[in-house]
Amino acid sequence: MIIPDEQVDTEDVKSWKGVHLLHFQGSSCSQKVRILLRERGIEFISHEIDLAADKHVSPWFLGVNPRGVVPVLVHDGVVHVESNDILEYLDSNIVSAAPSFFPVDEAERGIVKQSLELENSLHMDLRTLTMGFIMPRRLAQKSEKTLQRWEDEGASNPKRALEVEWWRDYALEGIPAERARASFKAHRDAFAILEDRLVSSEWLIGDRLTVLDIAWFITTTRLRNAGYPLADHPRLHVWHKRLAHRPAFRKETRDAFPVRSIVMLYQLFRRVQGTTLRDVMASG
Ligand SMILES: N[C@@H](CCC(=O)N[C@@H](CS)C(=O)NCC(=O)O)C(=O)O
Repeated sequence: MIIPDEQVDTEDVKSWKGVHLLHFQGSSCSQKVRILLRERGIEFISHEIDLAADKHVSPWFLGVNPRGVVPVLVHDGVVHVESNDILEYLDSNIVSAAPSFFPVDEAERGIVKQSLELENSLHMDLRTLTMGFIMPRRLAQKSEKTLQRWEDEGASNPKRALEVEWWRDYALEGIPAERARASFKAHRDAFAILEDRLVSSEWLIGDRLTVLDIAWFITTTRLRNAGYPLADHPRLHVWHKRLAHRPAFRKETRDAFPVRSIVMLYQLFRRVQGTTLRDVMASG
């Protein structure tokens, strides 16, 4: 999806030449895009938007993407948002020595579209499990001042209100067990579909790595990190372990220090408390 020029208030990006990615290391949607860029060997100029420091709520960033989320691709001054749209755009518009990561066959392209829509529809569930079981709320929650800024700055955008509402609920009540269970079940249903897809191939579609493997690798990695028992889907588990050996996949999903240590300590604390994702599922 392109942000129309007249909605881009941050004028400097309009003169950027080449491929620029505005992203954050720990953002699942950014990870997807970076893996495709690396796998296709596409050179890009990286602009880190530190979500933990609320840089996405700055007037500068909201002037680029009024929704206030990453990733954002700026290609020759044109602003693209929505990670799955960015994947498709990069695949068909940027020349690279690597083959396309989308299938050629029309029927297979239809399956890819449907599956990416499912993946995108689970994004808030993914956030629920991330913020519920990976990140300590005290560190992740946003202040009312930040949320107010997010609400008020930049060109009007219908999705921005939903983002702010999500974070406001989280600041008020964290992740209630009922919501965690619903998000777990939504993912379990999606993983059952993926498990079926792996009956006849080692890839999610066709006989080679595609954008579908990239997108769902990010989801499965995040869920596993939240404590989801991936081994409940044996083929998906093996597929995940195989992909995790690829350098681009490993590099782009690794938490940097000190986040890794904080997450490990927090998960230990949750185990001692008996409030891990498995505990919450078992008590429902
Ligand atoms: N559907 C969008 C979702 C983008 C999105 O929610 N990005 C997250 C990171 S994965 C973000 O920027 N969140 C900022 C925040 O929630 O504070 C996409 O696929 O690009």
